[in-house]
Amino acid sequence: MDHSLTDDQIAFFRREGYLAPLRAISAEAASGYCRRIEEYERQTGQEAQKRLKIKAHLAYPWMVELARNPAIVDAVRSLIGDDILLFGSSLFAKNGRDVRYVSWHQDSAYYGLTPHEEVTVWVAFTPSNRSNGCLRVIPRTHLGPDMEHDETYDANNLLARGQTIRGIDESQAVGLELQPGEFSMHHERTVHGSLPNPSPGRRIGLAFFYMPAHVRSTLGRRAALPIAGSDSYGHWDRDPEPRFDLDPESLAFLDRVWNQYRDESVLQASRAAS
Ligand SMILES: O=C(O)CCC(=O)C(=O)O
Repeated sequence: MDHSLTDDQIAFFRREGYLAPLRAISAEAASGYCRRIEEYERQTGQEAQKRLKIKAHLAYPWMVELARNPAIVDAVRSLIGDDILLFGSSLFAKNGRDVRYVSWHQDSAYYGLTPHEEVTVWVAFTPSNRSNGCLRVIPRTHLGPDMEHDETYDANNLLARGQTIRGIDESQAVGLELQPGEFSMHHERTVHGSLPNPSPGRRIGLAFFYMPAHVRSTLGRRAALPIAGSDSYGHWDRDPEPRFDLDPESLAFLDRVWNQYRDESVLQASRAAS
């Protein structure tokens, strides 16, 4: 079955900088993924998102399979073309009655990619709505410039540096409400964030960061996961795919990339080059 976006959906994304909701997997499959995340937390005794960041897909073959889910890939292909790489992925989980939030930010300020054609797909493993702190976007901000981010390092901010764009007009915000198994899409420059979760239940989603193969890294040679089509450009090395759950080799790679991502000098290089 072809899951390509319609012309209207493509036009909406190009104009507004986001699109939602679309369905990737059944609600049952999403609950199954949720249980796997909780199983990881039981096994390791720590919140999954503490480690499953920036290249979360290197932890589990099922995450790689989800990144290659045909409904998601067809939608992404409609926006960025046939030759698709996965730059990264991050788990975003808020507990019930969780004060943590994600401040307004643009992914383009930190990813070190050029041109800015990355598209983020956020897949809901639980309901994600206005009452539990769903993803919110500011429409049409992808058409504007890269904005200044203050690094607040607020402990309640789920972003590594608490990176925050000041002065956003919150009245413009649109909440991307999703049922389990649905996904939203937003452009790399679209300003987005999310509020705390005052509800009793958890809100969990996995974000995948897709780019066309012609996109380059402004931070030197890095790796990505081939998703669809071919890569005749050769700008990216290949991520080591996990051979089994929690494969120590691919996890060690994930940890290295995460440490690099947090490195201040790397961040400054990304800014200077973008
Ligand atoms: O899940 C959230 O609350 C924020 C997600 C986010 O910032 C992203 O997917 O880029």
